[in-house]
Amino acid sequence: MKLTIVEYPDKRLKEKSLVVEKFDQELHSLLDAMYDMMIESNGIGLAAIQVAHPKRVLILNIPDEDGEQPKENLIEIINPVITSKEGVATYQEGCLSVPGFYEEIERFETLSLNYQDRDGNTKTLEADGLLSIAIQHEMDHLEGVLFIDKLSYSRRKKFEKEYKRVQKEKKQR
Ligand code: QAP
Ligand code: CO
Repeated sequence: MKLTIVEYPDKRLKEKSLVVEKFDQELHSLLDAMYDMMIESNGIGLAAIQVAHPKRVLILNIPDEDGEQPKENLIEIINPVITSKEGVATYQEGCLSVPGFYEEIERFETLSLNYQDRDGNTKTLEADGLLSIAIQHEMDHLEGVLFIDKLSYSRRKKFEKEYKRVQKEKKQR
């Protein structure tokens, strides 16, 4: 399966992703191709809508102490539902769909999650730290929300100006 990353301001990123009902080979191919794309792009998380598949699918691979992302640390999350959340944490977030930009975003510090794995088995997960933040970032994608949508009016305006300038520079090259 050949995938490409959809980049802001592409309107497809605003779509709401659909619940997965079939846990078949097509889903497995999508998950495998998403992993390759995420690693190739130096990402730690990716939602299916970022590769033009509006399904409630996301993957995460938080680097270990040595900065490595072995495939056994990959978490595949389908149809997630947050069942509890607590505290506040901020992190300088980025996104493969908004390349080159990073902004401080406020999230819940810890959360509990129900989800399904690639075979449709129900799972639960407790997360804190970067994993918790990354889950919330990726789950926002399922609702068509980007981290830049969480910025204050003035920070968003500054972002738009800067992003347009960089896009223009990219075109010239
Ligand atoms: C979401 O983001 C995330 O701009 C995953 O040039 C980020 O993997 C969750 C990336 C931070 C929690 C904290 C971004 C790679 C990767 C870029 C990513 C870039 C190259 C972003
Ligand atoms: Co993102």
